[in-house]
Amino acid sequence: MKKLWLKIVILSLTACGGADQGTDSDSITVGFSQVGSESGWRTAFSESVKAEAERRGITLKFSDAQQKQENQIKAVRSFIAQGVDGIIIAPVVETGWEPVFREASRAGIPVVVVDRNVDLSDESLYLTRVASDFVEEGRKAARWLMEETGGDCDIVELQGTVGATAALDRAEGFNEVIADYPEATIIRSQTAEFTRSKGKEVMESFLKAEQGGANICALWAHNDEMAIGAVLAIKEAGMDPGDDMLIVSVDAIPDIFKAMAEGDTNATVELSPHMGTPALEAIEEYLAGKRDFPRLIPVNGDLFTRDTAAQEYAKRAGSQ
Ligand code: GZL
Repeated sequence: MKKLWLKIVILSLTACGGADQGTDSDSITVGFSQVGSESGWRTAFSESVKAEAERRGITLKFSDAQQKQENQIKAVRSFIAQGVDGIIIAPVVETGWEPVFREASRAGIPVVVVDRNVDLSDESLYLTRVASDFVEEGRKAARWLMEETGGDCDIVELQGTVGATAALDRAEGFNEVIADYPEATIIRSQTAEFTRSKGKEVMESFLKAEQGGANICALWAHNDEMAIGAVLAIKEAGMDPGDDMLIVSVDAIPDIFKAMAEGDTNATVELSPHMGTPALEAIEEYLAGKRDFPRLIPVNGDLFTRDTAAQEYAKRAGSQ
């Protein structure tokens, strides 16, 4: 009798939510610390992660750090305090992460790095990293430019955010290729922080410093946003971007295909914004007991040129 009474009490507690409060114990919560919204590619990447989380029934806590590392660290600490099941971080720069990654590890929360890299003394502090090969992106851009110019070209470079893996590695790959061409020289290089407005501003300074730009053979921009900003400056200087000066960049956002179709730029290397799927998959697999993950889950992209720009723009225009 006593046991029956106990069963009735337990059943009634459960029925009125006393035990699990009606929460769906299958759904998980993931914190996503995003760099910011500095580029069309970054926005597409954020939307892709949000859509994938919704498709999987995952509750996503999203934080836009406005390109400030201190905001990302605050967000990760908040996720830890809230006891999320997993954390995804797209780190704005490579250094300064060790303490907060250790805090997540001590809390037993798996962390997946997406896109740019982190410089840690102990790589086991994150589960895996989903990213493209930025060095190869730089090589692809340089190989195309050397092919187009026969290796004889004075180049100006708009670099991405100082200390960001995408900037460091794209520069490394590009420089590695042009090193084989004695007549290919980067005559000016400066960060424009991956933004359209800074791209225009820095390109204006390059043009002023290079007597209007007549001697500039090509612009190498670490992302499409800076290239598009530079196009405005080149036009205002009375030159014809894409013809008087070749322009190659990275990301393959819809707006760059529009610019190429209009003859303003020449080539872009694609960077997939769809890194949410492998990142969320890894967290779900970890929570289901998997422990053996690759250090890198690669995403790759091709180089696109003007000849397919119109149809590529038509395919992608709605997605930005
Ligand atoms: C590269 C990514 C870069 C993009 C830019 O993976 O970190 O950051 O190329 C963005 O558009 O700002």
